[in-house]
Amino acid sequence: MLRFVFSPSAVSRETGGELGGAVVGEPSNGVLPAWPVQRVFAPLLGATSAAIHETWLSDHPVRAGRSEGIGWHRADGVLYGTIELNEVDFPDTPGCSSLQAASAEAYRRIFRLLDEQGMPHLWRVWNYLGNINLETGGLERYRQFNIGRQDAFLECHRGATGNVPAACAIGLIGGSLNIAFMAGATPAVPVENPRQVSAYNYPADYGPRSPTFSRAVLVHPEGQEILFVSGTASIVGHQTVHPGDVVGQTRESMANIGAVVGEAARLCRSPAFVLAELSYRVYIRHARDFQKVRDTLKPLIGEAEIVYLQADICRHDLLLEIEAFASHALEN
Ligand code: 3EB
Repeated sequence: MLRFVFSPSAVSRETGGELGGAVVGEPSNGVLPAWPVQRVFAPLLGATSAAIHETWLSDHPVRAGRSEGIGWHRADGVLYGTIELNEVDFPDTPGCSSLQAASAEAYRRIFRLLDEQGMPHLWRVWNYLGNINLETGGLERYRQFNIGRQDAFLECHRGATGNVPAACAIGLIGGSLNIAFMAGATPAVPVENPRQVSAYNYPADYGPRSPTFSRAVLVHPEGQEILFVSGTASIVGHQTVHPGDVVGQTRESMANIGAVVGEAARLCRSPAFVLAELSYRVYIRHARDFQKVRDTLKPLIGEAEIVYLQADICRHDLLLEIEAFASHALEN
């Protein structure tokens, strides 16, 4: 059984069974926990603490390791890892930017680790990079990342459509290419959104290579079903809708999450997931939009757990992106 806990304290105390997690918010000079922690340093909005620690816990024995710069923990058929690569360590060449090279390398290392560990199925990936909308060498950095990511999927014989993980790809200020992932011994069940073109089928208008992710996945640690909804934005078909209208984009994003959750209901083994039971992370491009977003979401998701942060979204015309997850126990 995997559990997820939020803790507002500066340092989260070890209770045993930590698989890994994230610290979201202000950079702290406090000591980070010993388990793999993704540092998501971005301003929290509307929070009462400077940072939040989010931790996945297992009630099975945990094994720890390090491999090619990936710190990982595994327990009972689930593996969580983090990797940060410094782009300047990768040469910038005419055919391949530093970011593209770093992205491909990060994913190659992840796939090597998963194969070695007998946990071949990549379930969920959290991707963060600096200056995500900046164009260098004639191509936006998010699009450079997409080339490197897809190259690694293909090189490692994983295919770049259909059976791909849930993900988010978000811009943070400064820093390295910063990736966390959860993988497992059992395959994920991919879930697509009937209102949207699958991201891996986006036309070339959005970059030379399509993004490699599913709209959501259902995954099955022992005795459990977890729904991971990927970063979800105001996109219908493949086009951004409601440009410049943050309330419209918030409603459309939630309509998309509703559609994905509806699709998941056809594929899940447990009772259908509902919007009010999901935990949400909401990325808002402009901090000034926070109250409008919060007021718009309130009637749509009730008392659900939500963490808001200010960050860049991977298309310049997107004002926010929302990701979510929930877990059900499976009865035998
Ligand atoms: C979109 O739907 C919005 O590249 O991994 C959302 C989730 C988005 C994941 C990714 C991108 C990614 O295209 C952007």
